[in-house]
Amino acid sequence: MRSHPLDDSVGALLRQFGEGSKRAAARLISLVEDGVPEALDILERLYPQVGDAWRVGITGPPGAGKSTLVDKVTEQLVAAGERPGLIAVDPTSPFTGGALLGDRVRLGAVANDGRVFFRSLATRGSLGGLSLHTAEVADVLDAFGCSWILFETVGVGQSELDVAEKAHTTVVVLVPESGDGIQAMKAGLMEIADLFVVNKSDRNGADKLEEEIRLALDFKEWPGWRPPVLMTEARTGRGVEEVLQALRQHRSWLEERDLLRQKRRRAMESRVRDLVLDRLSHSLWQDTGMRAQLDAGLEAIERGQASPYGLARKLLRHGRMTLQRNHESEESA
Ligand SMILES: Nc1nc2c(ncn2[C@@H]2O[C@H](COP(=O)(O)OP(=O)(O)OP(=O)(O)O)[C@@H](O)[C@H]2O)c(=O)[nH]1
Ligand SMILES: [Mg+2]
Repeated sequence: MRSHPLDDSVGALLRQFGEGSKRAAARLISLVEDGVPEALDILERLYPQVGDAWRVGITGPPGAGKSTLVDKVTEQLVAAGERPGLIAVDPTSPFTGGALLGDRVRLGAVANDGRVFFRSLATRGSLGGLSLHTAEVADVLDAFGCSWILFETVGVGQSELDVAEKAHTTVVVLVPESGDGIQAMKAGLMEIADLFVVNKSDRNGADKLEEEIRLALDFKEWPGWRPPVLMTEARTGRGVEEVLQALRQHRSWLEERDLLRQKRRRAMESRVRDLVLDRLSHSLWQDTGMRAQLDAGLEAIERGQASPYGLARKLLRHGRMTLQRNHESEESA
């Protein structure tokens, strides 16, 4: 895609952003999130300032206390002079500055702290699209000067794997009720967790869950980083200091080795692949010829005169020509 000069209003936003305006940052995030045509240009402009934020993904079942934990970790980060940025990836779990909503905790004191930036992302389209925007929004926050970025995402499958791929440290939060220990192993959380947190340690069964996780960890060889298992009571803040300590330890551990570079490289690869795929499929399905061929092909399949494989092949052929044509018309523009 060709880069276009940004229009005046976006230019002004970028200037205000550079001067530290939170409002401008919020507007830019919305543009990125909406995937407006200028989004890539905006992100490219900001990219030189991106780089230093430590990105932490926090995942776990609904109601495990993720937001409460994020709130408390954020308080400690602010006290340590950091500038945290918070992103709630799942729409059921928005970060708002408001009071309690139902049973769910919203951000407490940190919501009013000028040094904290929080943002909830709506789910749109595919999970892949969701995580793509998550990483982009994190870039905006990073460029804005956030030193830590915490993403909260409900652990329900692919979404947390996607987010883990884009985080430096992944925290899996589990709770005594609902036999999470066993589920965690099934869902492959073992593979993505850098740190396990057993929250609601005031509840019965917390010790048992902690033990279960430790036992499961014992089954694996850990030549490198072995995920610690920490107990917290996020509501009162008990154990939260240790969580932050473990996050810092994991960070130093990665930084002291070549692993961070490798991790960054993998994350970058997955992002660039996502971007290309996103743009490609967008421009392909914009093409009326593609859609017409798809419709005609589907009808032929219904009549028993074609197969999905043949149709896919035909569309790929047509798609290649479409891309070639688009490319040529861009070149001559
Ligand atoms: N007993 C107990 N309750 C807690 C603790 N931490 C959080 N809670 C409560 O658990 C409920 C859910 O907390 P949240 O922080 O919203 O949990 P969440 O994982 O962000 O929830 P979703 O985003 O909706 O998936 C709230 O009522 C909290 O007050 C804890 O350590 N002990
Ligand atoms: Mg939440």
